[in-house]
Amino acid sequence: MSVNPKIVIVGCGISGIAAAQRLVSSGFNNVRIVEATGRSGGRIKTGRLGNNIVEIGANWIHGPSEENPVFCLARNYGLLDTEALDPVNQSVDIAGHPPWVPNVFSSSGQKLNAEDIYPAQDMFVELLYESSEFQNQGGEPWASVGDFIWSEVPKRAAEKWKDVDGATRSLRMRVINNLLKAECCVNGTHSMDELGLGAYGLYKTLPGLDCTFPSGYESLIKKLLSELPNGLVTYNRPVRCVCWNNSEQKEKPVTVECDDDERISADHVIVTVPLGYLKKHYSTLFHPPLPLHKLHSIQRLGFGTNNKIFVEFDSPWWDADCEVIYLLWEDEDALVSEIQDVQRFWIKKLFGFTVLKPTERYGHVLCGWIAGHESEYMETLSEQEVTHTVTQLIRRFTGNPTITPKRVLRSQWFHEPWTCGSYSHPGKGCSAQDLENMMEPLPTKGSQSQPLQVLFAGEATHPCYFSTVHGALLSGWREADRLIAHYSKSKL
Ligand SMILES: Cc1cc2nc3c(=O)[nH]c(=O)nc-3n(C[C@H](O)[C@H](O)[C@H](O)COP(=O)(O)OP(=O)(O)OC[C@H]3O[C@@H](n4cnc5c(N)ncnc54)[C@H](O)[C@@H]3O)c2cc1C
Ligand SMILES: *[C@@H]1O[C@H](CO)[C@@H](O)[C@H](O)[C@H]1NC(C)=O
Ligand SMILES: *[C@@H]1O[C@H](CO)[C@@H](O)[C@H](O)[C@H]1NC(C)=O
Ligand SMILES: CC(=O)N[C@H]1CO[C@H](CO)[C@@H](O)[C@@H]1O
Repeated sequence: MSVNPKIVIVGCGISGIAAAQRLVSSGFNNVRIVEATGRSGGRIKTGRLGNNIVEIGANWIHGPSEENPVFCLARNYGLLDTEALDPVNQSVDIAGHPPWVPNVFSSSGQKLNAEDIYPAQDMFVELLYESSEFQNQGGEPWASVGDFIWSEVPKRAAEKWKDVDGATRSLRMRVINNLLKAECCVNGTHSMDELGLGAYGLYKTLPGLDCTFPSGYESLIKKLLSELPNGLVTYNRPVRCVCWNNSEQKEKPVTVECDDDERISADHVIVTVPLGYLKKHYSTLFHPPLPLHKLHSIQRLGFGTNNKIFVEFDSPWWDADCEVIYLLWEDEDALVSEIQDVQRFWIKKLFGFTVLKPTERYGHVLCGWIAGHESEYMETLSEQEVTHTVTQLIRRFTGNPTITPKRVLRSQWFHEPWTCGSYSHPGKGCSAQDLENMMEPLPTKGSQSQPLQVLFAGEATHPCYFSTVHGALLSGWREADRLIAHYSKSKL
């Protein structure tokens, strides 16, 4: 390479690592990653609960099949088990809805028949599917996915379930309320009312039965990092400001200012900080400020909280084949829009638990899921308080006052200062243009200044795989490719 531009990558999550890896393997050797924390991986974070590994952040490869680059990397590094490598499993198209075997409990302490939830589940899946169709219909008859569901459920229930008795109908409404809570976790949002209806169909699923990393998601990060030159990553170095559009002739176009006052001059900076961090710090992170259209997209896109509460037991209180446990509150037999008195009743937002499988690997560990403001409040409580509340919850729903968890561990993504939440979703009024704006480099087209000074990668910049690891990875490669293409053109 005749020129050797200096490229600084802000953030050492999967998108930053992916960008570095592609640049380095294309011959760029003046590349550096600057990371705020003392670790790499960002929202890929493998922790421990006793002897078990647990995923504090990302857990699954969503849609593990040939088109999924995370799957292909993991397979090539030998990180997956035989079940994930089974081509039949890779061709199963679940369209985002894993076919989990449920156990269902109610707040009166009864275990319900799993078949009893299917009619409500079918209606819910149908409504979600219809929500994703509005994108191509050029109109949004309701402002949000929640509004659409709220207006349709009573109508369809009156029509389809007109012959069922009141008790059964109440049960089905409890199931819908529960599935709404679960969907908030999937989408990383406080409420389905915050999801734009017109943008709901932007997210694309890939075929394949979601799989996990037997030795932890961080094993992928370790493999990728091992291919980068030593010392490429600087840890514990938060970036305070990306000062771009420098005018002095001799200076490089961008200066990256760090919290310890280090100033790094660069030709290009790839910013991969989470959308939650951007929303909070955009005004100080860029100088000159971001153009308005970019800022508006940062504001319109949503970034919500989804947390996990891992609970370990000496022995299971669920069926051997059970994969998910749903908790139905007796008093939620009409549509619940908002949990009243979050401080007392935050636990009602927890839709239930998934069972960590296989049991031989994990023992008897459940993962509870809770999204939104209730989840953010949970983060402020002590581990003992969370343990107490979860224990009471399980005793109540099982009707068994002796069940006692062995260990509890929860995530706290909202209060993680360099993340400020879990992942992104298209908010009300969002369109594909907002994701285009997110990934648009600075300066914007038509400027006379040095091109490609600041580039943007990360989960929230992928047009259809936002909120995922594969979306983040692809966005890092995309921005590396943008620079590679720029230099191969300018050489001609
Ligand atoms: C609870 C949870 C569960 C999830 N489950 C899944 C799943 O099952 N499957 C899936 O595909 N995805 C899942 N995700 C999403 C997935 O983890 C993310 O989409 C992906 O890891 C994001 O990668 P990234 O590189 O865009 O961002 P990050 O991993 O967040 O990396 C950004 C990095 O920037 C650093 N940073 C921030 N500010 C600064 C600064 N000022 N200076 C320097 N560095 C800074 C941060 O410390 C961080 O290391 C989950 C996420 C969460 C939170
Ligand atoms: C960047 O610098 C150029 C030339 O100095 C100037 O014309 C332009 O307005 C600047 N752009 C911004 C966003 O400050
Ligand atoms: C929410 O998640 C579902 C996958 O279950 C997806 O189809 C949908 O597009 C997502 N919506 C948003 C707004 O992220
Ligand atoms: C749903 C499905 O097809 N699952 C299969 C995944 O692969 C394993 C074998 O490796 C099968 O046992 C499962 O039935």
